[in-house]
Amino acid sequence: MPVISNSRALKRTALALALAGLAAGVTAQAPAAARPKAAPAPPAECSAAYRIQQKLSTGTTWRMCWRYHKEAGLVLEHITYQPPGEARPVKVLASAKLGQIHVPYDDGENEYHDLTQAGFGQGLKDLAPGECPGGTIRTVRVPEAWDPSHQNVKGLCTTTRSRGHAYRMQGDTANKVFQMQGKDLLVYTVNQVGWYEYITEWRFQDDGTIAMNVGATGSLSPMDYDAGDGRGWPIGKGAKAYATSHSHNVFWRLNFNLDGSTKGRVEQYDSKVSAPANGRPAPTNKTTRTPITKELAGDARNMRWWRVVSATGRNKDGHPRSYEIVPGAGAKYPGRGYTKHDVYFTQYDKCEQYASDNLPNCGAGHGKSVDKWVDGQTLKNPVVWVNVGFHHVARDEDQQPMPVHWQGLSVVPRDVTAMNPLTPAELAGRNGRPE
Ligand SMILES: [Cu+2]
Repeated sequence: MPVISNSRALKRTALALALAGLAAGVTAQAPAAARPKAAPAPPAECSAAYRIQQKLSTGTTWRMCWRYHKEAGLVLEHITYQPPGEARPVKVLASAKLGQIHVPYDDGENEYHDLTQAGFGQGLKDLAPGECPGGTIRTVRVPEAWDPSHQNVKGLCTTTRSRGHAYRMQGDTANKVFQMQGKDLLVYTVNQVGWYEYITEWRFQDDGTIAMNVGATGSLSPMDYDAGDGRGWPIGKGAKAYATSHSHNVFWRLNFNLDGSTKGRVEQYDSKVSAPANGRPAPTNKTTRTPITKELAGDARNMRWWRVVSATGRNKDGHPRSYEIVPGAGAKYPGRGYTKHDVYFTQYDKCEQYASDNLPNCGAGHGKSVDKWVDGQTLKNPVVWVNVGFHHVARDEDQQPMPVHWQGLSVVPRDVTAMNPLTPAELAGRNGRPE
């Protein structure tokens, strides 16, 4: 039976609304709770209610503003990093958010754009106190809420978490160990789309790394237990209930403003290993830098990486500050132009907001997806799009509930500080060749 993709999307929408309505009946709160309390003078970028500031116990402070978009969900802006020893916050990102969650099913019957067509932003869920351990749950006003009685959602968790070793080093004497347990600021929401619940997690580490991941949990869609053509996996008893395999292709949209300038330069690095030559005992490895001056659709490759280099700022060693893009493991889905590549660098255009199914009207002839925007423009103000896919072949363990499966990337400081930002005082002189 032919299935019109839109009808399925509408069912999902109706379900989300019904669930939202149920939740509203239980948890409706006085909207006054959402209003900001009197607070110290807010920074210029946002009022106190929309400000996240956390000094981690290891001495690093992260600051940012948050807002909530009716489709894209959580948007983080004006993100700065201030490790111990830095007199001022270092500007890192002007804006960071999801760029799309594209979900094509293996049987070709359905393809969803969860942010723009399936109600991701509207599906913001109230968080129970226990799912933000040690942290604060803020009330989020969902713009243009489909369910006006449930437009204020206790949906944004900010908390801290231990990460394990930030470093360990044996000292000069046998009983001296330099070690630090790393601490992270976590910022997350849960957004329901149909039967799925997506955790959008941002992890700000005390060493300057930002890890962004989406975790899919909730339930497999009960309407998808129909794979009859070898494109599913049986999760009922015996050869029954074949859950249709599908992909979750998650895009992030990052606009860096290192040291306050959005005019950072993009560089690609590749290393080539050659067999031993010229009497050397071992293979050699040559790393080359390629400046990316024009828009690029890039593919991850062994020993390839990219970084965004500050247009203006240098660390105390005189090296240009930069952030490296480190995509996590994934399964690239080659079915659509926009999912064919791992990273896209596009010249900033405020109309270009979603990696696929771009909603704003950018005028006739302007493409609707990120692959179309790579058209040879000079990169003066690069926007970074990262695509991390997951091919979800269901397993018995997926019910019930479905365990969270994570996908994402990190952006890692490279020469933002002249040394390890968490260097203990005793080792502060150990910069450069040891004496
Ligand atoms: Cu899935």
